[in-house]
Amino acid sequence: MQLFFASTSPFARKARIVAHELGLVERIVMVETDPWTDERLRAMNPLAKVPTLIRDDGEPLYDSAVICDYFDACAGRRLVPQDGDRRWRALRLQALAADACSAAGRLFAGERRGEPDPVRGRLVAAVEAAFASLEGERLDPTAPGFAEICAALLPGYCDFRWPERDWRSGRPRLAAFTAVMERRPSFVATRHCLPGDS
Ligand SMILES: N[C@@H](CCC(=O)N[C@@H](CS)C(=O)NCC(=O)O)C(=O)O
Repeated sequence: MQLFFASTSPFARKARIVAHELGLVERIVMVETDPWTDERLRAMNPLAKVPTLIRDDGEPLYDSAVICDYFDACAGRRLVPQDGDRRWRALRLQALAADACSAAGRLFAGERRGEPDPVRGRLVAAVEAAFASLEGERLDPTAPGFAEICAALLPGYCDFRWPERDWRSGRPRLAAFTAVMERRPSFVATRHCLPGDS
């Protein structure tokens, strides 16, 4: 399998972390790319986004949640609970983290361009409320599954994009949880960095 990723992407990081946690890394060729300039991506994924997976039979897969589900099926050991409330909670936290990271990414892109985003207030509100919601979740970092991996993505992405901003203030539970998660080998191996800085 080939996984096209960018080291700045929280969506790609999710897929890479899951691959590490499931012991699949040896079976995957990791291809670092820039989705904004790599025209090969569009032929595999019409959206030209990372992550994009090319399976061993040549079939492409996207997006990150689908790739994680595929990795789960390949490994035969499920990080995503298959039934009960734990499943719906994991899928909800996946959705929360994905859209909050998307809002954070759009905010960062607007700041970098120096152009105020017309919906900036709404994006900030979404990120802030996502942090508040994660602080209220019962998150156990000792035996993490898909829910915990997803919950740790937004804090990790904000630390990368805005290292000077203190999201930890007033969020002691999420701060403690994130500190433990970021020490896991899968998180260390996939830490965000700028292209070429790894
Ligand atoms: N829903 C997608 C989102 C992926 C995504 O937005 N990736 C960004 C990088 S963080 C990307 O490739 N952007 C390039 C573009 O939008 O053209 C997923 O979960 O995989």
